[in-house]
Amino acid sequence: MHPNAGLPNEFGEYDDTPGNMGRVMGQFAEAGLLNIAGGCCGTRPEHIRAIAASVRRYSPRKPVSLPVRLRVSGLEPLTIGEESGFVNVGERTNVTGSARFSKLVLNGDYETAVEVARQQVESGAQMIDINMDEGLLDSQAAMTRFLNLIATEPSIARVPFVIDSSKWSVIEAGLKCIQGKPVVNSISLKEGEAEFLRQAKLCQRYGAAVIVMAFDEQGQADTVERRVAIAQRACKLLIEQAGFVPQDIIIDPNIFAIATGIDEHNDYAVQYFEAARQIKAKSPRVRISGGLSNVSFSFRGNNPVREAKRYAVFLYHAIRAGLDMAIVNAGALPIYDDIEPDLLERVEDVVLNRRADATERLLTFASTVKGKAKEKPQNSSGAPAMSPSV
Ligand code: THG
Repeated sequence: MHPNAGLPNEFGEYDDTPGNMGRVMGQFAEAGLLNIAGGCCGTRPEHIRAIAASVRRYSPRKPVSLPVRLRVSGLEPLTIGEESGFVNVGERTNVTGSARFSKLVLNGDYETAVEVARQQVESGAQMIDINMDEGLLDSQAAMTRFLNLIATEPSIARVPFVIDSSKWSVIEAGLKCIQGKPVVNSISLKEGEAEFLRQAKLCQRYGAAVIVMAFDEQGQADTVERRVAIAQRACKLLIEQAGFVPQDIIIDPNIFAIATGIDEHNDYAVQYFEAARQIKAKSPRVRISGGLSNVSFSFRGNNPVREAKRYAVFLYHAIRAGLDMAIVNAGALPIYDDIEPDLLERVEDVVLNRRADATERLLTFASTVKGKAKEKPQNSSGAPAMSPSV
């Protein structure tokens, strides 16, 4: 600590006396807060002598060694690890994930768009995911404008930001606006090692943690083996060649839609859980993430309350498998233990792929309870739900 001799007076001079500075600095030293003591504007040799005399008898601060954790920050720090429990990331500030947010941004109503971010934080989002990937937008400009706006709102900017884009240029535009330590969402091996490392090194320079999607030159990983192998390969490159520490790496092993009516999709949740478990076992310091609403259940939108319950069931099992954080509709998730036993059993049959007729039975059940037959499976989309980030 090397302070001025007080604040400048109206003549730009410094009035604090050697006696007073020595006394104050002595108090800091006694409290064990000082690493180095000195002076700055307005301090003269007499001040330094007085400071030296009063701090001499105390030892310098002993740095506390903090446990190794993923530590990110907005205006406030957020530690993600053993003590924090599961961390939820607000998903609604996403033009591809919310029709409402998309409309606001496209119409230039940034004032209301900012309120979407605030609502996510007020609903309990501990970080917010921001995505401006929309064909009709200048995504780079939109990302910059939105981040600059929310940076000046302490009730939003207190949480760390997750910058979500499939375009590196948009992510980098975002990184330039961030105060604190953000999360980049995402990088992957899709375009090979050279591009992966180029982006990773820039993340490192901007001081960001990074989400790596389980995606490589062959495409999106949809088996346990490929998810785990890609995670291992990415971690090795990040640590050995891009200067990353393991705790700043977040792996996203791809959450895909289940109960789509296509048999191969029935095991997607189980495979996601198993991949998370194996990645954690091999790299205990690495964090696991995912986009929860991708799981979709293919009854999208028909009954938001029941859909949210299904998400809660998926989440419950994912967290037990090692999920540390997920992009969710903050505040809209029911609690697993509150779900009616009959519904829970049927949803778990689907999520855990426990019986061949699980989807059918869940649908039948849904149609027999109130709000009759509102939900129909949408079998039309055979492709796994693609993350907009990959
Ligand atoms: N992994 C990572 N990042 C991601 C994803 C992921 N980012 C984007 C996405 N996936 C997570 N975010 C969302 C946000 C919304 C929805 C799904 C995923 C969603 N929205 C409603 C829908 O499409 O039916 C829209 C509802 C509305 O318009 O209000 O489901 O996997 N790293």
